[in-house]
Amino acid sequence: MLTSAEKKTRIVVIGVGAVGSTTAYTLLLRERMDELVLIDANKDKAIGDALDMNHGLPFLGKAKVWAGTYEDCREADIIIITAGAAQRTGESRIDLLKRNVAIFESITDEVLKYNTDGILLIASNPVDVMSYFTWKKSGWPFRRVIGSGTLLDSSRFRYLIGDKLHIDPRSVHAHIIGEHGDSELPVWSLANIAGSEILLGEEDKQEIFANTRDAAYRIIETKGATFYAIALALDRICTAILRNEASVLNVSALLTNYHGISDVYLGVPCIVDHTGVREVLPLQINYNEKQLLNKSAEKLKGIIESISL
Ligand code: 6V0
Repeated sequence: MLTSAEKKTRIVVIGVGAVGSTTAYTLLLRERMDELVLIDANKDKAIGDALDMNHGLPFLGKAKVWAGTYEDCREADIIIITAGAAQRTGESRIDLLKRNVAIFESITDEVLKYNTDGILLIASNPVDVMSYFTWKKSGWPFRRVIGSGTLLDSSRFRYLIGDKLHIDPRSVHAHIIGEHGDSELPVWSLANIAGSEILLGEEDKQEIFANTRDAAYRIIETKGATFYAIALALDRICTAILRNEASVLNVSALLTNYHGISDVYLGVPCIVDHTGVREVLPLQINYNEKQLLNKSAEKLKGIIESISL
C-alpha cells in the first residue's frame, strides 16, 4: 500500500478533541507521515489545530497539515478515529456506548465512500465494541480494523511495575489483556524482567493492577481527560504499520477460537505490520487467567448483543 517512493504517506485523524489533537501533534513531532488531515464535526477546531501545527513546521521536517473533508480519506494509509463523546467523571466506558455508536455510524458511512484499502485505527471508547462495530459495518478484513486495545493499559502496567522495582519500564515484559476497561486482566503468570519472574508480594500486585485498571478514572477526576499516553500508544501502532515492523502490540483484534473465544474484539498481543494485524498471538495463560479472559469476552458479547450489532 504505502511504501512506494512516489506515494505520499497520509494519516487522517477524525475527531480532534483532546485525544485526536494530541495524537496528531505526536505524529507530527515524530515525522511519521507526509500528509496529516484533521477532521472534526467542529470544523473550526480542525482549522485552528491545522493552522497552529503548520506554524510549527519551520521547526520540523516537511509535512502538510490541513483541516479536511471525508474525501481526503481517499488517499489515506491510516484513518484514526478518536471522535466521540469523552468519558464523564464516574461514567463507565460502557455508558459511553450508545452515544458513540450513533457517531460512528455516520463517520464510517462517510469514510467507506472514499477508502477501501486503508487501515482503520479506533481509539474511541468503549474501544473493543467500537472496533467490532466498525469491522462489521465496513465489511473489511479484520486485520485492517484495529482497536488501540490494551496497549495503553499494558504500558501503564509496565510503568507501575518498573516504578515499584526501579527498573526501566521498557525492560519490563508484562501484558494486560481483555477489555480496555473494567474487566481487563493482568497476566502475572508470564510477566518477567529478562526472563526472571517478577518478585512482588500479593498486596503489591493487587495495588499495581488496581492502579492500572483505574488509571483513566483517576486522571479524568484530576484533569478531565487522558490524552498524552494514548497519543503515544496510537503513534506506536501507526509506526508499526507504516514501517512494516511486525511489532508485537496488545491491540484489539477479532478473536477466533482464542482459548475458546470467538466473534469479539479484545486486546491481546498481535503482530502488527503494513497489512495491519498480521497475526493474533496465542498467549500461554494459566487456568485462572483463561477464566478471567472468558469473563471479559462474555461481558463484551453481552453488550454487543444488547445493542444488536
Ligand atoms: P473530546 O475532547 O470530547 O473530543 C472528541 C472530539 O470528537 C470533539 O472534538 C468532537 O467535536 C468530535 N466529534 C464528535 N462527533 C463527531 C463526528 N460525528 N464527526 C467528527 N468529529 C466528531 O474527547 P477525547 O478526545 O477526550 O476522547 C475521545 C474518545 O477517545 C472518547 O471516546 C474517549 O473515551 C476515548 N479515549 C480512548 C482511550 C483509549 O485508550 N482507547 C484513551 C483515552 C480516551
